[in-house]
Formats: sequence, structure tokens, C-alpha cells
Amino acid sequence: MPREIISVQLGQCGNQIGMEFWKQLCAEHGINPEGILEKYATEGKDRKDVFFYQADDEHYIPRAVLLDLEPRVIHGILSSPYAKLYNPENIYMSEHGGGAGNNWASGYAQSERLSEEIFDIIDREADGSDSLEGFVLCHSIAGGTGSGMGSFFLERLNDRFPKKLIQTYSVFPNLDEFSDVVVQPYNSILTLKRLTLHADCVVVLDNTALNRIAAERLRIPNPTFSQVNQLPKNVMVSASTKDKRVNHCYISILNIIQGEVDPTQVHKSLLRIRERKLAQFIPWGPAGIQVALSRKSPYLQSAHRVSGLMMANHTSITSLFDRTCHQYDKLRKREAFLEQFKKEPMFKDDLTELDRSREIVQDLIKEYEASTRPDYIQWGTQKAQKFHVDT
Ligand SMILES: Nc1nc2c(ncn2[C@@H]2O[C@H](COP(=O)(O)OP(=O)(O)OP(=O)(O)O)[C@@H](O)[C@H]2O)c(=O)[nH]1
Ligand SMILES: [Mg+2]
Repeated sequence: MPREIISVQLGQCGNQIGMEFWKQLCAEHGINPEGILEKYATEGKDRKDVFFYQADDEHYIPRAVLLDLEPRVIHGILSSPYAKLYNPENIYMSEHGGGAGNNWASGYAQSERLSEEIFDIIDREADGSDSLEGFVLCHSIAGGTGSGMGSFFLERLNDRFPKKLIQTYSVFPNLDEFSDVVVQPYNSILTLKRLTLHADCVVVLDNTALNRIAAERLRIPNPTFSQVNQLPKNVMVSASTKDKRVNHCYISILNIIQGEVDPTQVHKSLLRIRERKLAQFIPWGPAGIQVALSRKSPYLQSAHRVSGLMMANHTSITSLFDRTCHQYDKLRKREAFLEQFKKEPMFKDDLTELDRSREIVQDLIKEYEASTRPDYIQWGTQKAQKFHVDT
């Protein structure tokens, strides 16, 4: 039985991508932009209560919390046709705030101060569900609010709701283009630490890959955010950059197929992939391929009878973390652009938090690399023994 999921969207990117998600979900369930069920959808037997609840007046309201330290993006949502969709009490925006100025430390420190106010919203929303499955966070790791506030809430949500799943949709910056956000690598490393330690599942949305898909496959030169944001709701990509040092492989694959397919055909294809080793999997366990078959929304026209989405945990994701570490090291070596960080309590006396975060990301890379080898099963115990000897 599907259980309720609360989504928390933070900062410009989180709220813009979140908006696309709700547009799509409303369309799939026959809910209009004001939250009212369309006449043609009243007989529907679809499960709306995972993502929506029903107010007394027949409005469907997203289980969504919208947060930003500046008002511009949320104002935009509130002046769109979807203005009445959200519960206004679930919106926190700093009316006169200037955001976190692309600074993780500022986003984190401001969130500490606002923690009580924002947890009132989250707790109320959690109390309103019968059997909460968990949370979905949507944010970018490179700015100030999505990264800093996102990090803060990842830590606290984990403390406060230890048994609930936390999944994130985390947007990584486009490294192909010049960025005027010079501290992007600091923000990214600090956020990656929290994603590694406190999230159960991180879906990486890589702006570099999304922009390349838009430019090369969809032939949109210089795609805008609004064009790029059309992609995540349909395509989830893992970075495909080749790294020659290790033999990359899949750890697990989830395929979601929507539309009319014959389950026996799907089963046969899976067997073929396994038997002929068409995809390279980890050497220490069975090929983990899951397939979920789902119905298509009856309310949406589409040119395709069947559509599919593949999400995979693939070890080549380390190339993205490597790139981030590399950029971080270049800045850190020069001690560049740290003044704004040193203004905040966490970095006032020393910068160990930055270096500690870098270490955690390096450990993550090492673990992914170890997972490509047959003796990975012993990896955790070897690490524990080493730790025992060291201490
Ligand atoms: N795909 C995508 N990326 C975005 C979008 N908006 C911003 N980004 C990316 O997000 C990063 C900047 O973070 P923002 O979300 O704008 O920053 P913020 O969280 O609002 O933080 P501050 O404004 O610094 O307080 C950059 O890497 C942008 O390329 C969006 O709508 N779609
Ligand atoms: Mg912003």
C-alpha cells in the first residue's frame, strides 16, 4: 500500500523543479491548477493520497513545503495559474531576504535561526498523514539556500524522523559553462557530506548532462532552465563520463515501464540481459534489476504507447564526485574566497568542517571503487579493523 510522501523544495532550483513536478502530477491525476478535480476525472480510482490530501472543500492540496530565503521565485509561483494549489501555511519565504548569496554557510546559519518556524510546518504536515513513508527534498547543491538550508534539514530530519526515508533530487552544477558563483565547489562539497551521511537515496540531476541532452538530443541550443526542467520529470540520468581507471559497473537498476506491456516479454528480456551479461554488474552479488510496471494516466495524450524510465546506481558516478573534489582542491589550496564563510559561526575559528566534508566525499569515492571488486563484501570489515588499529 503506498504511503504518504512529503516533498520539501528549497531555493530557486528546488522550487522551480518542484513546480514542474507538481504540474505533471496534477495533469496525470486530472487535477486542475487550482487543485480541483476535473469533471472527466471524478470516477478515477488512482491513488492521489500519496502526494496530495483532500481539504474539506474538495480541493486537492500537495503535501509540499516551499522554502526560500528570498521571495522572487515563490512570488513567481504565487502569481502563476498554480497560485491556489499550495497550502499557503506551508510556504516559508524570507519576504525581505536576499537569499543566502550563493553561500552555503549563510544558508545553513539562517536555517538554524529559522529552524523552529520551519519545523512547525514540517511537523504539522507529518501529523496530517496516516502513515508517513518519508520525505523528498528537491534542491541544488551549488547555490546558498538549496545547499545550506538543504544540508541543515537533512541533518535535522534524520534526527527527528529516524525511521522515515529521505530521498533527494539534487541538482549538480553545469561544469561546461562559466559560473560566476566562485564558491560553488565549497558549497557542493559541504552538501555532498550531508547527502552521503543523511539521505537514504540521492537522485543526481546533473546540469552538465541535462544541458547536453537538451542541446545534442533535443537540438535546443543554449537551453533555458525552463526547458531543462522539463527533463528531470521524464528522464533521470546518471553521469556518463568515462573514467578509465576502474571497471565501472551497475550496482542496481530500477526500470519503470508505463503503458501496455506484456509482463512475460519483460521477464524474458530481463533473463536475456542476465544470461548474456548485456549490462556489467558488480562481481559480488546478483544482477539487481527491478522492473515496476505501471499504468499510464488516462488523462494525458502521448505519442507513445509505452514509455520507460531507468534509474541506476552506477559506479561511474564517482567521476562527478572526482570533478567536484578537484575543483574544491584548486580553491582550497589557494584559500580563495573564504571571507564570507569565516563570517559564520561554523567557520569562524577554523575550516576543519570543509576538510572533513572533503574526506567524507573521498571515502564515498573509495567505497564506490571498492564495490567494483569481488572482495567488496569484506571492505566494510577491513575498514572497521583498520579503524580499530588506528584508535
Ligand atoms: N536544472 C536547473 N538548475 C537550476 C535552476 N535554477 C538554478 N539552478 C542551478 O542551481 C545552482 C544555483 O542554485 P540556486 O538554486 O539558484 O540557489 P539558491 O538555492 O536559491 O541559493 P541562493 O540564491 O544563493 O540563496 C546553479 O548551479 C544553477 O545552474 C533550475 O530551475 N533548473
Ligand atoms: Mg536563490
